[in-house]
Amino acid sequence: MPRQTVAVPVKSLDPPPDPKSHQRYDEYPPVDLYDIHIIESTHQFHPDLPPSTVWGFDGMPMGPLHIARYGEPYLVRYHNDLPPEADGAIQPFGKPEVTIHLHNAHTASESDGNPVNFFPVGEFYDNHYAMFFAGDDQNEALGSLWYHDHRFDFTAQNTYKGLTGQTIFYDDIDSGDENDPNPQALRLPSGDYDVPIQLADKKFTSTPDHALFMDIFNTDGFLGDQPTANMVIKPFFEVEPRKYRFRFLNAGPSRFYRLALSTKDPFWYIANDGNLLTKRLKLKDTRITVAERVDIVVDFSKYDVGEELYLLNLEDQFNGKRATGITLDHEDAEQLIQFRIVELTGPDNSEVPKKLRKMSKIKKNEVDAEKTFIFDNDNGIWTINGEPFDENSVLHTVTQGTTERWLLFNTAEDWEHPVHIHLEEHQVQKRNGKKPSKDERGRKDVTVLGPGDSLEVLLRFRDFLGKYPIHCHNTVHEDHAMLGRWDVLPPAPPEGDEGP
Ligand SMILES: [Cu+2]
Repeated sequence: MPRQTVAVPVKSLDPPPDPKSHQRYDEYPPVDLYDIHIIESTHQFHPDLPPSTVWGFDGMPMGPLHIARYGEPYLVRYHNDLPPEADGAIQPFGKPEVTIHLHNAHTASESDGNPVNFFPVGEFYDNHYAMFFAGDDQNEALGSLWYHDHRFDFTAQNTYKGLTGQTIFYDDIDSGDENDPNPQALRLPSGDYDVPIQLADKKFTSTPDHALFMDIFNTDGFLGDQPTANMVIKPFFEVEPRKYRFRFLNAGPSRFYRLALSTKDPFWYIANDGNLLTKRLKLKDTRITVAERVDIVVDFSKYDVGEELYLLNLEDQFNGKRATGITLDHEDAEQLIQFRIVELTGPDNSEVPKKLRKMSKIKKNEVDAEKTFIFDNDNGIWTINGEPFDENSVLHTVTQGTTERWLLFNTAEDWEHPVHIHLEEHQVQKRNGKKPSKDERGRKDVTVLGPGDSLEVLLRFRDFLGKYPIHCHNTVHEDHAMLGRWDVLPPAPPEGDEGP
């Protein structure tokens, strides 16, 4: 299994970024600049397959890994250097217009990769990441994020073709150093033992070129028949008998996973959607729907050198609408990654503390307003509150500085929707009227709505203004057009402050 290349900043950008086009740029001027070219390249998903045409950030189909620290703002310039669409030619899939969203980041609207802010071949666009804690609260730190194209109507195709990548944010507590002498530091497995893994299922044509294939006419949701981890079909990964932190990302387009070890051994579950939980959980399996992230720590020290074990997918799913709800036996489950135990190369000083990160819980009496969002399918069209996406239709406006309760309903019986809310994370209060499970009680940015489900979530709106989406992250549903716009407006000026 390949590891990501770490993105390297550049000294300057030409032309320099325009401070006026970003909120709060002067407060948080970027200390690191990145110059990323989105290009077409080829990639071999398996040694037995010929190379497929893919799109990638700097040509890499799983993108370079961005590593950022709180207090160190950065800016990424994305150049759209994809081949233009030839007149009259039919491209199998993918649209060479892009808008790049850093999923889970608390980002100004203009840098958030809004679905309609896409830019054409030959142009570039700057995204500014201010790298302060949301609400200036370190309990709100984020950890495992990902970035991807969000072009409306074509997100599924463009991400499937390779426009995805992972990002890590560190701070003093989750510092990325298992030997950190700072008593605050958690000392989770770091460096070679902190491993981002993108899960994505792919399909290939039966023609001699075995090209990467996507059925763009299937609007139920698209499933591949070849699981990949870091863009390789069923890879092996050599691990030492020690602790590893795995940052799993479900990069879609439509498959859900339930991850487990073939040994049935438990692991430590430490973060959901990149947000460290207040306390570690010991689990034997964990579900990850599209766009969710789970961070787990696996301790391989109990296995012998030469031993092999597998990461399995216990989720039963046969179409893109939803999973069946059945958890497969380990014997019937698909093997995603083979772990091969090799010699230990040094001491394992890493820890998995019982307590991880404190949570600033939103209290019920803070709530200023309530809003309902209904996810449905009307005659084959995906809707939120009865409407397919319209960029000029604002489903809801919120006032900066307020807190709201959002009620999310899935009225469609045969569908599951992993709902993603941009800008601010939400805290799940109730699922179907009951307290959510322990792994769902932290801060979330994607929460799945099963058939007929209702969710009650709380959110605060703090740091930025502008338009943001709420959408299903089954990217095929999102494109057709289960996506809605909501806006953050500034608070009204106090009375008598309106000038002459
Ligand atoms: Cu959906």
